[in-house]
Amino acid sequence: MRLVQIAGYLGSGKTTLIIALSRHLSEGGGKVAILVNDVGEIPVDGKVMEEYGLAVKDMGGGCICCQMAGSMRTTLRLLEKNLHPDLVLIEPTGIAVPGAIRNAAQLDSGKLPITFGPTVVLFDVTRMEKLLTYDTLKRLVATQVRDAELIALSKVDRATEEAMSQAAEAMRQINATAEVVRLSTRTGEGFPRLLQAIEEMEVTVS
Ligand SMILES: Nc1nc2c(ncn2[C@@H]2O[C@H](COP(=O)(O)OP(=O)(O)OP(=O)(O)O)[C@@H](O)[C@H]2O)c(=O)[nH]1
Ligand SMILES: [Mg+2]
Repeated sequence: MRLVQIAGYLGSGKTTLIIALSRHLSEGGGKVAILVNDVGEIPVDGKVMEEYGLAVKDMGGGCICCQMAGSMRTTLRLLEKNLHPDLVLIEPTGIAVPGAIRNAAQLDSGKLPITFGPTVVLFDVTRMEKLLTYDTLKRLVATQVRDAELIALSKVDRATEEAMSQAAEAMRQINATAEVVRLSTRTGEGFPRLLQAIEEMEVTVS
């Protein structure tokens, strides 16, 4: 069971990307499960995904990077037992810390056949100014970006070349080792690379 997080701030395009990824991977014969952590009390994204016929485990009522880390581990155990997925795509809340989620999942790696694919963090280029200006927001974004193996500059169909290179530079300042990919789920730019990394990039977690 390979775990891949698609993380990133609120509204950065996580659900849209997960739907596209899981449809593509399911069509290729892989068994994909999705774990969504909604912030609100009414789970919105999980419902949207189920309408696409995807296997979704929806967790609301708290954040899986902190107070709900235990429930997430239980959910992963149940997924493995009942569904045996090849891949679990995890959508954390927009304010979650990806590293904390990985650490929590890692605790079960002795008991469960868990491997880790890349943590993908989406950065919405169309909102770059806002995301990198306000102090608290900037800190949160930096915390997320630091935990990424793959940073996707999202919604590039609506960004200028200048904004994209500025965003890429800002990302490298925060995380010099992650790969940076330009992504548009609308036009498909960057999608093949993302798919490939999700299937092939091996990440060792210690
Ligand atoms: N132009 C453009 N819009 C996009 C793209 N991907 C997503 N969006 C739009 O961005 C908005 C937010 O997308 P979601 O996929 O819901 O984002 P999210 O990160 O799951 O949002 P939360 O779960 O609320 O944090 C929606 O209106 C999407 O249609 C893209 O590649 N290009
Ligand atoms: Mg979402």
